[in-house]
Amino acid sequence: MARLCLVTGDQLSAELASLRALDRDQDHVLMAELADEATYVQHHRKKTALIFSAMRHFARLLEDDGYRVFYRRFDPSSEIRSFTDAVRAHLDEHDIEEIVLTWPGEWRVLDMFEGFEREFGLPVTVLEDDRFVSTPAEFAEWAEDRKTLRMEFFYRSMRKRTGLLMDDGEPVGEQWNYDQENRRKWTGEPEAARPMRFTPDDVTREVLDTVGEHFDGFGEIDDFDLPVTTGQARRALAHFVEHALPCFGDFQDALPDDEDWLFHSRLSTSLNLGLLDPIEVCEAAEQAWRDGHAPLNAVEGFIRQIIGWREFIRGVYWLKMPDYAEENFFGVDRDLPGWYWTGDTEMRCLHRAIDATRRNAYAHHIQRLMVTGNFAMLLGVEPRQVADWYLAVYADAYEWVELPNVLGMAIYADGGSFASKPYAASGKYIQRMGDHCANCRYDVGERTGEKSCPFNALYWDFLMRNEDRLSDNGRMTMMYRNVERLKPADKAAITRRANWIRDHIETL
Ligand code: FAD
Ligand code: DLZ
Ligand code: SF4
Repeated sequence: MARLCLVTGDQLSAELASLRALDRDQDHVLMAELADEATYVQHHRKKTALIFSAMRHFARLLEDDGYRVFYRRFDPSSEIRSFTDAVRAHLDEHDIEEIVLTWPGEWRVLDMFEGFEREFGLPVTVLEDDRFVSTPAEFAEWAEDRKTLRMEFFYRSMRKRTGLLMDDGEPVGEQWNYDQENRRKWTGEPEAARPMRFTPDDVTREVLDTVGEHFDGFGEIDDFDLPVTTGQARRALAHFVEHALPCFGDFQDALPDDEDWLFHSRLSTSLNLGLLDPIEVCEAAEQAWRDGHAPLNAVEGFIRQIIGWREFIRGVYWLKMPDYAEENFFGVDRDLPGWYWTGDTEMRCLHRAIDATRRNAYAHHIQRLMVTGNFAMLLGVEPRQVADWYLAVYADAYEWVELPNVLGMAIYADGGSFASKPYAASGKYIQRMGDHCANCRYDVGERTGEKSCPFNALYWDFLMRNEDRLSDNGRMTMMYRNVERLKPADKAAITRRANWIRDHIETL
């Protein structure tokens, strides 16, 4: 009898643990485009198209490699809507003795997988997803006796384990982290390096027609140009290393008004789908440094994002779920402004970040953190609504990576399980890192006037409202010293302006 391996849309790696466990001659691989997965949040249409196209390409590759693949295309009228339905339908038609799975990217899906044994009366094996450097159990062990979880220490252990940027057990350049060199504002030089674009082939065009016809959700679908196979993703990686990596570090935090990508890699979709292996990506970056093509601050910064932040964030997710999704440290409950879905706001920084998101299903890290994230925190939007927005709108979004970035990093809804303080900032930060403010109808230099930048009053009001929760935090001392210096009349004016902003939020 055969075994059945269900491969989800973000498990598109030829070396996936569950695929390695199969006997290609007799075992079955099941892949399915499913209504429940495609609609449980209002995914950007480019994200849905990316996943369907990459899945179809991957299924073909497996068939060419001799696997017995059973593939269900999206059918809006089908009663088979979920992973459970798809497995049940397969078991109804075939003799299967065991179900073999790889650990999924969401607690919700793991819960479903763990229910299969009871549901179907068959043995179920869930294998470790060894496309990551560290496992959830290892992370839990690392975290066990620590009061606070700090990415930097975890990152160092990942450097030692992988040997990346290490010589004789020591970090190359005698320093672990070059972040302090990576905060330059970009003023147009050197020219921005755009990511490689891929023209849709027949498979992708067919998917784009399906998604265009059946999904009327968020985001533009024209101009689809993302890598959908490992071959394309490797070309995108080589292009990034050649053209963008040398400047990745210097301008990592920059917020230019008219560049969507600057020197970012746009490799997250390929990494998260499994088209690229994180170690392969880091080794390509390290080689560029060893060849003298890219400086150490750029290469170390890039590698830290992948074996540091990416691994750490996943560890936090599996350590804290399922309760993590309910975190609401500030006890806030405002609705997400409607213009998060349209970009229709005169606040230039937010307009640019959301407009890029609509067009590309992408915004770079500082836009996600310091523009859309920071604003949602200052405004006091209910965490669940913020998280659902991020999960929907970015082509690289899966809950394991989206949720801790949103709740833990951007809006501090977890009260600091790994961030040492909220990333709260006024318009001054956005002005310092880019040129949005020069193109904005609001005045970043004003705090409370009619034309004052809304970030400003909301920032001070946020500090004032949350003094009880935050003023004990040593890293907030400077900020609270500044709050103390405010005269009562200043405080009253801030509160008035913040209230006006909240009351008129949809019109800003
Ligand atoms: P680059 O800037 O070129 O960075 C290289 C790679 O490092 C990325 O491809 C990514 O794999 C990794 N990386 C960098 N920062 C992080 C991080 N904080 N967490 C995990 N991996 C990281 N990333 C996602 O992949 N999916 C998400 O849903 C997601 N949601 C986010 C939500 C918020 C509020 C914030 C602040 C960050 C989020 N990130 C997410 C992290 C980061 O913003 C994206 O990985 C990055 O913008 C993707 O673009 P890039 O490939 O050009 O990245
Ligand atoms: C995100 C997504 C979408 C839009 N569609 C599918 C799908 O039709 N079939 C599938 O197997 N996976 C899809 N996915 C990815 C899953 O939601 C993903 O596997 C879980 O979120 C776990 O990471
Ligand atoms: Fe954004 Fe304020 Fe600058 Fe306008 S003035 S771009 S709202 S930070």
